Amino acid sequence: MRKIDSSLYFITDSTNYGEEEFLYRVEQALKGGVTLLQLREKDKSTREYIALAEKVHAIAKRYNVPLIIDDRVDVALAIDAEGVHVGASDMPVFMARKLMGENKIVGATAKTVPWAKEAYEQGADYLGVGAIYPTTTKVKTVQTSTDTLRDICSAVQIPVNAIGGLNKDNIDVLADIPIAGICVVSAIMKAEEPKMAAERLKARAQKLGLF
Ligand code: TZP
Ligand code: MG
Repeated sequence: MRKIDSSLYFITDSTNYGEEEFLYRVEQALKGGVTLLQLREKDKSTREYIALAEKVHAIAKRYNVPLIIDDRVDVALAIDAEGVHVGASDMPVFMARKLMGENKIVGATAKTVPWAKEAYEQGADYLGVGAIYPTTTKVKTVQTSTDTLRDICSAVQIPVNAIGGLNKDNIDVLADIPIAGICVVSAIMKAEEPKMAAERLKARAQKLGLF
């Protein structure tokens, strides 16, 4: 079993940042206590995705934080990342699992209970469920209610993370749902000080007894 700590799962977005600033922000977030990191790039060529992934991976390793690559099994394998995350329009979970092998992390998106069960049965290690709130991050998504989130937590025996528009001031709604963690993009990526943002989010989540 691949053990993961997804309590503070930071998903990156390099849009609007030069590479130096982007890498600095990622490192600051790691310093602030991020436990799982995802590189999420939608507009890069394969060559660019790999080059950036290698740099991010080198940083993440220094903090002992696993790196998950969004969408691209080939990029994840090429740089020997710790895992991949697949959504509805990506490779099916069972195929990603077959290619990644048993020792890598395969995460999946789920917005309904049947979809969550399917991903679980196909070998996903964790699920990202949302969007809980509207999001300003570029993504094709619909909102998922906290009731569905709760139902998904009961339906599968893998960690479930909430995602979508989450920040330190609105995660109270998750308080009595047995999630393993939260996934955030903007709350850390766009923060004035990503390290402090990560620290505050973590403190708030712990105070609420989220995980
Ligand atoms: N999937 C559902 S919502 C979302 C993804 C990738 C984006 C979350 O970004 P933010 O900025 O934390 O709302
Ligand atoms: Mg995807």
